[in-house]
Formats: sequence, structure tokens, C-alpha cells
Amino acid sequence: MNFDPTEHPHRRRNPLTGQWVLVSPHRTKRPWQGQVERTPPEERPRHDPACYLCPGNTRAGGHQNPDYASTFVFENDFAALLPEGPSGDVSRGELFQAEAETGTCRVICFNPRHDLTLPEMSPAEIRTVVDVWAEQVTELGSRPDINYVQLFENKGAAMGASNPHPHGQLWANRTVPQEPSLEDERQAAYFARHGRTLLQDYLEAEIENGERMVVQNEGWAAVVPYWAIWPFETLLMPKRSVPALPALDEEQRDQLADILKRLLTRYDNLFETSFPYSMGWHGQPTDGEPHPYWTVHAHFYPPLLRSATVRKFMVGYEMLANPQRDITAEQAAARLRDLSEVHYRTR
Ligand code: H2U
Ligand code: ZN
Repeated sequence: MNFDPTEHPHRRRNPLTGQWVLVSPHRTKRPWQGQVERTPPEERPRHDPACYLCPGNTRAGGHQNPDYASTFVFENDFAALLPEGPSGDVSRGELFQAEAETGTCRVICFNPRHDLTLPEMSPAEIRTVVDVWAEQVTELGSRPDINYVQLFENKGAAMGASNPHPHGQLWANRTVPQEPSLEDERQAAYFARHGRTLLQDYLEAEIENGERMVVQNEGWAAVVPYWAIWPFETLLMPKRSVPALPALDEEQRDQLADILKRLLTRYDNLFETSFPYSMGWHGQPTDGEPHPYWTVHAHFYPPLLRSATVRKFMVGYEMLANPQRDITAEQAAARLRDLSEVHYRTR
């Protein structure tokens, strides 16, 4: 029988991590009577006196936010990592391995306006976020005790965000965490074999094929990756490969602001809701070594599956065996590609 990826169960492999996803396209007509997520209220004030991220307000521990006008970065008052302390191996035998860890956690407010989200900000405002991301990687990455800076955003209550004010976080530490470390190994091996970066070759193939393309401009492209786990997961890559955000030139930064607005507007338009996700940047480790095999990229992992209220659960087989999806990456990309780039709230 001829293999048809729109009919036959199969598995696909993520070349960045080596992990597999089971794809079950024949299952998309299954009836659903599961949990319905609540849609958070959409109307918010421009300034919320009770918000710990709004300008001028007081945070935990009595710290007062300045009257900031664009972005604002502060040390997380409940940091998961501490800058001082022991480091290195503290194992107690083969079965009790441990390493002491140090680092810094910061919160990054994207905009003073409490009622905005990234896609509702102007390209110029989004550009200020791009610049602050890059500055943070430069500043923290230059420290000898910090070898990886993980930038991320949890958006929406469905992804555990504690506050709707537009913001992200960074956690920066001595060791390279698991996901970027896997990507580091596999990108290095690919570069050694082919003399090109893995994502350079992947993006070229995706541009040529087009099936999984969601949106592109001169400098960037977002695809639903071949190996996507989440229903509407995307991977955002630069067309000219650079290893980390600080290496982006002016043009690439403007183009990044443009594509972020367009991608995230499509996301919001999909179910006419402020689309929840966890996103984050992966770039080269900041250990001072050159990493020519790295291509900086962002992953967007949104949980929604069928509507503003029906999410995918990573349970059962996903927890115990490996991730699985029903709607194919190609079907998801086609849906995102067909959407308008005019935000539904401004129509
Ligand atoms: P999330 O919405 O992604 O949880 O990010 C908010 C962060 O803000 C969270 O990590 C921090 C929390 O620790 N925070 C402060 O640093 N100060 C506060 O007054 C409240 C929350
Ligand atoms: Zn606020």
C-alpha cells in the first residue's frame, strides 16, 4: 500500500532534538466531549492599579516600578535561580546525581499599556521588545558565570501566565539547559557533516515546498515544523542565519518585529481569542566560544486545538511514550496561512 501522510499513522523526527512525534491523521473526525476552557475576559484598562507590572505600581517586597514609557526589565522578586552560591557537582553516587546551579531571573515588560498584547502593539513598539531581548542576551551573556540566557513568554492563563500585562521572562544560568543543549549537539553534528547550519537547510527546503509555511517576509519565515507536537506550533527562523539575537542587524530586527505582528495576529484570529502560548528563543550558548553551527530561532507552543476553549492535553501516551498529534502539520499550516493579518479586535 502506498504511504499517504494525510491518511496513515506515522512518526516524524525532530532533527533539532532527536525526539519523535506520532502523527495520527485518520483520527481527526473523533467526537469530543472533553473539558471546555474558560475564555478570559477581553476588556482591560490601559492602566490597572492592581497590576504589579504597570508603571508606577508596587510589586512584591515593596519595590516600585518606574514610570516606564516603552520596555522595563527587573529582577524577578521570586527568582528560581540565585546569583550567589555553590556551583558544580554535588552528586552522591551514580543514582543521586546533582549539580549546584546559579543564575539570574528577570521579568521583561513589553509595554506600559496593560491592555495590549504583542500583536496589538505597533511594529515600532514590537521592535523595542526585540532590542531589549538582544540587549539582555548581550549583557548577561558576557558574564563568566552565565552560559545560557533563556528568553521566554508565557501568554494567557491557559499557559500559566500570572498576569495579562504584556511581559516575558528570562532565566540565565551557568549550565546550558536541556532543550538548547540537545539542539546544540545536533546542530554541531549537522554542521560537521554538511558545512551548513541545520536550520539554514531546513528553511530552504520549507520555502521551496511551501506546505508548512505560515508567513514570511524578506528576513524571516514561520512554519509549522514537520515534527510539530502542539496543534498550531510554529518555528520562526531568520533567512540569513545568525547564531544569536544580538547578531541581528537593524534590518533583520525590523523584519522580526513585522513578522511577529503578522504571525501573532494570525494566531489571535484563528479562534478569535487572545491566543495563549509559551514561546521562547533558542540561540548559541554564551560560553564565549564561537558556535557557527547555530541558527537563532523562536518556538511557539500554543495549547489550543479546536476553539478558544478546547485545548490539547499532553497526557497518557504523551507522558508515557512520546508526543502524538491528530491534525497534521500541513493541515495546521494551511489553516494559519488562510487567516487574515488584520486583528479581529480592530475589524
Ligand atoms: P509569568 O506571568 O510568566 O508567571 O511571569 C510573571 C513573573 O513575575 C513571575 O515569575 C514575577 C513572578 O515571579 N513577579 C515578580 O517578580 N514580582 C511581583 O510582584 C509579582 C510577580
Ligand atoms: Zn499592568
